Amino acid sequence: MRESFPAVRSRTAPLSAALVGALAVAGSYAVAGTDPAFLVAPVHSLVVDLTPAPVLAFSILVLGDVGDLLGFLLALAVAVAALGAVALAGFALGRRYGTAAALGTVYFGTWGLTALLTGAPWTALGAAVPATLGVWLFAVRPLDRLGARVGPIEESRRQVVRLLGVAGFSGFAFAVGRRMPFRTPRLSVISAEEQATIRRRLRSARGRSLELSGIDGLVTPVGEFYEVDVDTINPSVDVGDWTLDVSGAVETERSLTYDDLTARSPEHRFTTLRCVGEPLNGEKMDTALWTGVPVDDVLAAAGVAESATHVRLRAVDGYYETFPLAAIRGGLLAYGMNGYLLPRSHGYPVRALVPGHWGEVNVKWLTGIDVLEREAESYWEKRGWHGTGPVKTVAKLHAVERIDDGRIRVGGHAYAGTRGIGTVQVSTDGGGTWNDATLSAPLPDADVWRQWAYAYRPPAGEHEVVVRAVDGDGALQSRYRSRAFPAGASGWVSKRIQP
Ligand SMILES: Nc1nc2c(c(=O)[nH]1)N[C@H]1C(S)=C(S)[C@@H](COP(=O)(O)O)O[C@H]1N2
Ligand SMILES: [Mo]
Repeated sequence: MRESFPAVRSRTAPLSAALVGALAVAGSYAVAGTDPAFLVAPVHSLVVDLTPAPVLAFSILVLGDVGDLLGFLLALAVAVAALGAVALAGFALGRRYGTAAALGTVYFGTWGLTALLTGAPWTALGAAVPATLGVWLFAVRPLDRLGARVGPIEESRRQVVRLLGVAGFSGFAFAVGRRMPFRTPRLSVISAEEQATIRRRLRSARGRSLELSGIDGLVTPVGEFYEVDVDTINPSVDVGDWTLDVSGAVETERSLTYDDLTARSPEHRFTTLRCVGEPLNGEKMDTALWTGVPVDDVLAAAGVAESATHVRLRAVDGYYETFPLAAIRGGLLAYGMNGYLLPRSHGYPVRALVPGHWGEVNVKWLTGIDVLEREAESYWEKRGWHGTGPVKTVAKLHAVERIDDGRIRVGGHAYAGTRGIGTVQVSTDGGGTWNDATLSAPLPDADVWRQWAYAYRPPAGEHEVVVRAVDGDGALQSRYRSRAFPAGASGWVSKRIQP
């Protein structure tokens, strides 16, 4: 046994430690994929919790996907640094007490920290084993055994080899981790007849969809449905432990199990969701056929007090939203989506659907309905948003296609919550004159979008197409331009088009 741990000079120790941290994080991903047992998941939650509210709101809803990515990269860096610190401690002990001390420190330190943060001791081995192997390789210096001479230059060359090794392992880990299959199970908790009803309704929706190139029909496939979460990695809930608690201003507090809910006769509803944070012509608006139990039944069973005015929905991820009790009437506690079990990304096992309201109150991973006698805070409202109310009317313009006869056809989706869409009007001269667009046949439910399309012979030069919707009550979509923060984007979508 050598008197000192020779592998790492103090000058290069931080870089070596970061490499070991990277090995551990990559290993964690290889065994966990995007599961919450992936070390970066809890680290990301911590980062989100420690981020000042305005920065968080800006990041999630203004930077959108870019902000999401930045937050994730930050969490990744923090995780690498944390496990790198464990490796540094290992190197220091190694220099004093030898290689075994370095290996032991890195193995138990990495395993312990990862298990502590993820609560998943077995998958934490996925981080500990590669980190320990990495340190062992540092210690035995296979390059030296191949005959390379030790010297200051050699050390830097060795670092390059280590860097390549870590990059290679990370690539391998990424390939393995991402293979965690997206296999959303069919909604087999309901009867075969109910499943047939779903198929029939989806088929009829397909029949009513307008064929517009590059955009969804009337129903968004599960894997393409937009997603907005306050955490990057979704909670994974064990239905055996899950309950939905109805409490507060009720006659009898109730606690429903998953079986209680799914044993009731289900309802299937087409419902559109739209995020208050999306840009005017953004793509965070989608529709699914949801299966679930009416909220009213569950509330009636608990007996809502006369004095009740508001309701607060609570979730596994610490998310919560409060809004008037009247708004949730007619809502659905959904556990199915397009004939599949509600996917984890959309709130498995149960989410709320609140008719005609902005996406944010449609709480996923729902665990509690608190009936309140006064208004209370909401997650996003605490951060400056005003998104607990009904959606604004919007007509989007996402499809522009040239048809054979030289005409141009434009189209998209229009949505006005429970008011419904009356007409969609299109101007091809920047708002001077207006014509009615063709609308898709309406879907049977109240809170759902429609598609519109309009074909025209283009003028000679560049021209501006503008689109606006009139809701089912006859109200014209607001022309006043506002950005998404704080109460949802408004204005009319327009696009410059070259013939
Ligand atoms: N528990 C929980 N519920 C949530 C959120 C969340 O982050 N956590 N995001 C909300 C927001 S802002 C929107 S727009 C919708 C999006 O639902 P989706 O991800 O299924 O499209 O869920 C809402 N429900
Ligand atoms: Mo949202």
